[in-house]
Amino acid sequence: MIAMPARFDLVVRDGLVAAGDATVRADIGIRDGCIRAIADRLEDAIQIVEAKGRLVLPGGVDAHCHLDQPNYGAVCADDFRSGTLSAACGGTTTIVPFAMAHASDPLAETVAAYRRKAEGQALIDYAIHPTIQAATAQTLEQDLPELISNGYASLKIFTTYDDFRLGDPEILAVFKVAARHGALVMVHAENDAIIAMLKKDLLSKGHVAPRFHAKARPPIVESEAIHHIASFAELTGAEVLIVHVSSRVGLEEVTRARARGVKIHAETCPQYLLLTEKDLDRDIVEGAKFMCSPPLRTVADQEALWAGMARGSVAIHSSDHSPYRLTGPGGKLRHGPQSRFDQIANGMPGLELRQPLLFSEGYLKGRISLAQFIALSSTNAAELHGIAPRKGSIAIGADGDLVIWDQDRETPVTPDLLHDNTGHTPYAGMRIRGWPVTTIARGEVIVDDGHVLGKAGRGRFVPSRARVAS
Ligand code: DUC
Ligand code: ZN
Ligand code: ZN
Repeated sequence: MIAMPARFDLVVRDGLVAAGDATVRADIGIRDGCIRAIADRLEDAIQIVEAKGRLVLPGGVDAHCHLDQPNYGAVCADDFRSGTLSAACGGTTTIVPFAMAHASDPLAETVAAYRRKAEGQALIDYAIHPTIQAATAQTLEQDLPELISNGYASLKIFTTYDDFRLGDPEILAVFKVAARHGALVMVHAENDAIIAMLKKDLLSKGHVAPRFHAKARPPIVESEAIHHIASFAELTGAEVLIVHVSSRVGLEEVTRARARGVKIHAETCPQYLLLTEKDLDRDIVEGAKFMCSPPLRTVADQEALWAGMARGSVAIHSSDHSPYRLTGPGGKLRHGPQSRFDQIANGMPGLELRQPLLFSEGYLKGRISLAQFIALSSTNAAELHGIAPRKGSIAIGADGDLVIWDQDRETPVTPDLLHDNTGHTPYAGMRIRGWPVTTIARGEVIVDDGHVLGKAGRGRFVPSRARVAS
C-alpha cells in the first residue's frame, strides 16, 4: 500500500483568527510554507499547534529597521542574526532594513553586498530598501530602474545629515524615476538648515545636555520638511512614505496633502507614542538611551499620533530599530561620558517590543481596534512596500506567517527580556499586557513560549514588487 502524504505540514488548531473587523474560531492549514485552508476543523497534518482559543494574527511586518549598517563612527549593534532573532521573539516574521553605504559606492553593489550579509544569518524573511545617498546619472538612469524591477521597489532618502542628504534637484530627480518605475520613496523629512542653525545657537550657549537634542529639532523642523516633500510628490506624482512622523504638526502636513490627492503616507514608531521629551531630561548616560531623530515630543503630540492611527491617517507602525550599545568604541557614548547631544548616536532598539507595545498600549487600552492593530503592524506595511499579499495577512495563498497571542500574559520589561545586542531599552520598567507566545514563519514554529526553535539562515529574501506606474 502506498502511504498518502499528509494534507498539511502544520495546522494551527482552534485559534481566534482575525478576519477583517471580526474574529472567527478556526483552524489554519499550512503546506509548503503557504496557507492552504482556513476552516472549522482541519485534520491530516504532520504537526498540530494548539492555539486553545487564543488570538491568531498575521506575523508582524517591520518595514523600518537598521541592521549591520555603516554609520560613520557609531556601530550598529545588531546584524541579521541578532536582529531577526529579536524580531521573531516579538512576533515579527518579516523585516525590511536598509542597504546603506558610502555615497560614492555604486548602488547596485551596495544592495548586492547587503543581501550577502543576510544570507545564512536571517531567522525570518526580509526585503531590502536601497538608500539613495547620491543621485548620480548611473544611479538614476541605470541602477535605480533595474533595482526597482528586480525586487527593490521601496527606497529611502534623507533631507538631513551631511553624509546622507539629497538636495532639492536630486530629490526631484529620484521622485521622477520612482514615479516612472512604480517605487515607493521613504523620506526622512527634517529641515537640515533649521537644525544646523539651532544646533549652533545651542552649542554656543553651552547647552549640550541630551534634552537640547529636542530643542535643536523642534516640530517645525519636521512639518516644514514634510510640506516640502509633499509638494515635490504632488508635482512629480511619486508615492512617498514619511517615516517616523513624530509630531502633531508633521502629521497635519501629511493629512492636508492626502486630502488634496497627494500620494503620501505616514509611518510612526512606538517611541513617539509612548515616550516624551521629558525622558531626555536625565544625565548624559541615561538621557542617551532616549535619543532618536526626530526627537521625542510631548503628550499632545502622542495624542495626535494615536488619533491619527485610529482615523487611518497614520498607515504604518514600525520600530525604526537603530541599535547602538551605550558604551564602548561604537556605542552612543563613544565620545565619552561627557558627550554633547550632537555627538551621541541617534536611535533606540525596538524590533522586539514594537508589536507587544502596540498590542498592549493600543489595542488592549482601546485606542485602536484589533483590525487597526493588524493593519498598522502588518498589512499596510506589506502593501505599501510591495510584499503583499504574500506577507501581512491571513489568507489562502499567503505565506504561513502567524502569531499566537496570549492576551492575559503580563510581562515586565527589562533589558534581559530582549534578544537584541544593545543591552538597554527605553521601555525598561513598563508592564506589557498580552504577548506573542508562538511565532510561526512559513509554516515553521520558530519561537514558542520563549524557546527559539528556528535556525539562523532560514530567512529568505522577499522581492518588493513595483506598483503599477502612473
Ligand atoms: N533616522 C532613521 O530613520 N533612523 C535612525 C536615525 C534617523 O535619523
Ligand atoms: Zn530617519
Ligand atoms: Zn530609521
